[in-house]
Amino acid sequence: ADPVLLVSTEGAVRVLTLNRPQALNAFTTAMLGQLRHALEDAAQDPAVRAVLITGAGRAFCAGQDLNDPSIKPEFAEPEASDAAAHAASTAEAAGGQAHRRPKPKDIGHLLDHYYIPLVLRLRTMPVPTLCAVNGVAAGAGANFALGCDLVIAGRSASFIQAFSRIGLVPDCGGTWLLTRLVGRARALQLTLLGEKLPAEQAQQWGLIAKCVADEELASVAMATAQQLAGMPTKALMQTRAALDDAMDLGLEDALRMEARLQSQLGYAHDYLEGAAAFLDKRAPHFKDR
Ligand code: T3D
Repeated sequence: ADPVLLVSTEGAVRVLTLNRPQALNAFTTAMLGQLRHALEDAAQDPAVRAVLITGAGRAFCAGQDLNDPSIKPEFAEPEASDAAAHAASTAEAAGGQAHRRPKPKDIGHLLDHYYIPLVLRLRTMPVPTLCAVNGVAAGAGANFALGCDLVIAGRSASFIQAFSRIGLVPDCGGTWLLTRLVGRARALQLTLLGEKLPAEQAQQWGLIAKCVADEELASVAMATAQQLAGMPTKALMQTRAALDDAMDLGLEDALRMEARLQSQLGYAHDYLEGAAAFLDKRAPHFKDR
């Protein structure tokens, strides 16, 4: 069988490609596990300075694979009394399945065992992450993409908070991310209606960084990832953490946090190198991670 996650490296950029194109790269437990391990591996590898994530085929990711046995709905056979009542019902006449008995399912365990560790790993990566959204990103696929530091989408891509369509709440960090990214009104619009948001509008709303022509997506994403890889990684990652923390701080606390981080970075190689390179009118060579 084809690997469900392709892993490659270009220079200091680790590229992870979701690879189940026949199912629009829907997440299986195998894929979620491999993705987490691949992120862990990139985090541990000092040669990796940026991670680029994309999907194979026409989609980025259709979210949780709804065929996964642990989440796929199952129905008990109707009992005789049910069947008699059912036969007389209009639902039967319409070919309906109104009286099939759903078996209770604990679908939350996938979140505990797969999604939560994955999202936490993504959001605390020691190197910048970039998602190249090459087609539809739905459900957990959308929110995983939006969890990356930068999101660049092809013009034909779209984002769907598909959860409400199947009776679920947004997960994979969606509740936390969407309100922060686009505010409550638009977060509610996206999550309640579950409508498709085209990439161009996502960019106009500030949900993603860039929307580019489909044929340029791969090259723009790789060039941006290489740009990030050449930058002062530690300062970038402190910036991410500071922006996240600042959401919950008052101005004075944010100012003090900035001062604390700046003091620490002032002793680091990359500041000394960056400032010296500027004064010497040469390109800096950053190495802190
Ligand atoms: O706690 C928990 O464990 C729950 C966790 C939940 C996290 C979630 O992500 S919930 C949301 C799950 N995702 C969805 O509900 C989206 C389902 N997919 C769609 O709505 C549509 O496929 C799309 C809008 C994404 C794309 O539509 P379209 O028309 O471009 O493609 P399609 O024809 O619907 O799909 C193509 C194939 O991919 C098709 O298979 P087939 O018929 O060619 O054999 C379709 O069944 C398959 N596919 C698409 N999405 C999924 C999927 N197979 C399994 N799971 C999917 N999520």
